[in-house]
Amino acid sequence: MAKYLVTGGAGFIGSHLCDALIARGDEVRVLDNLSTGRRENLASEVEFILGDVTDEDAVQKASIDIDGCFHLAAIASVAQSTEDWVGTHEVNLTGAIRVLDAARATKFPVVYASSAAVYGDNASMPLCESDRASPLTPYGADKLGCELHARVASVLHNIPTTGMRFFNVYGPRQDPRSPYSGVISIFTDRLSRCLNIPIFGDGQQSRDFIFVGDVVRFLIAAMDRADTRAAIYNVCSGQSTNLRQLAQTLATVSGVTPQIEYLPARQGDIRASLGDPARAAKILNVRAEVSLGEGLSQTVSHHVTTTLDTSKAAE
Ligand code: NAD
Ligand code: UD2
Repeated sequence: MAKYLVTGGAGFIGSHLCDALIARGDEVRVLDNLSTGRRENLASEVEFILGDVTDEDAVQKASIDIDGCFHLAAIASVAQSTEDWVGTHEVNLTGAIRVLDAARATKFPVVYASSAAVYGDNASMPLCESDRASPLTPYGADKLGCELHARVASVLHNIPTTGMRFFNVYGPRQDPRSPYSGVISIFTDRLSRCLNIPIFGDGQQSRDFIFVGDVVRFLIAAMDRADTRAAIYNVCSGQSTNLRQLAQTLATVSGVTPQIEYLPARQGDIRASLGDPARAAKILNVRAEVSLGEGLSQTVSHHVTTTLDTSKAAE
């Protein structure tokens, strides 16, 4: 049994990680400012600290007596990073350095969220960790900055670090409310309300979707093996799905045939993004196990259940 700090633990991915850690008997502390996370996402066993990763005192306090930190807190919206360049940088990069700095005293390992956004316009298929990073957004540049500073933490201060380049993560609790929310959360929500689903462009653009439960297994495997080599891993399924196929699979699992509305392509939209999961498979012995159909089915069921609960509560 170990004690972990999960920054951003009240969010989509973080809360699933907390559930898994508690299920295996670990103690969990969360540092989160609840900017997008929700207290209700957390089990009662979690020790919750309301605070900001940019706040030195809060991070130091949250780091007392821990065996490791999963650093997931970030402003995860790419759109927000282009609007508020400096503000998001403070959270997404300075916040990460705060966490690494807090690890200097006791050398606890830090496993942190990076992103496929570091590859930017690199069109290699599939993308390997050794391929050139070429971010196109402040968000992607800051995630690459996290990787560089984590390397410095490992080399200079002997802090074990591991960077996890998440591809397109989906699953229960992903918030569909922003127009820039993950496409699966938006489609699931709109389908459940019998609304049409908007596809930007011709629907032939493709992504590497990975279920949140699989992402959690990658994170835990990385923590169990973190060392000062400052490794970086793709967190992906290695399966390419285009938007038309996604809509079709969602229709099959939900039993609702969607009305698709084709809208103009998003400016700068990446045409194809596919990761190579080989490094994580080889070194961490972890790979995505949940098929898109199974993951979508769990996502749809959860959405239906929570929507029903919310409407009952409102009655
Ligand atoms: P999320 O928004 O649900 O979770 C982020 C959490 O961080 C939230 O609980 C939020 O309240 C918290 N947070 C934000 N700013 C904070 C601050 N200054 N101090 C403390 N807490 C703060 O998003 P998510 O999808 O769960 O993302 C988790 C991590 O994974 C992020 O680092 C994100 O950049 C990364 N990521 C996600 C995806 C994806 O597909 N969801 C893809 C690539 C990378
Ligand atoms: C993802 C990440 C982003 C960053 C980026 C790196 C999410 C939510 N975002 O952006 O953080 O890491 O990858 O490349 O994971 N789409 C529609 N209709 C909609 C919404 C989206 O057609 O209503 C399309 C969109 O134009 C894109 C695809 O669906 O082609 C995926 O969009 P997304 O916003 O879920 O994710 P992405 O890959 O743009």
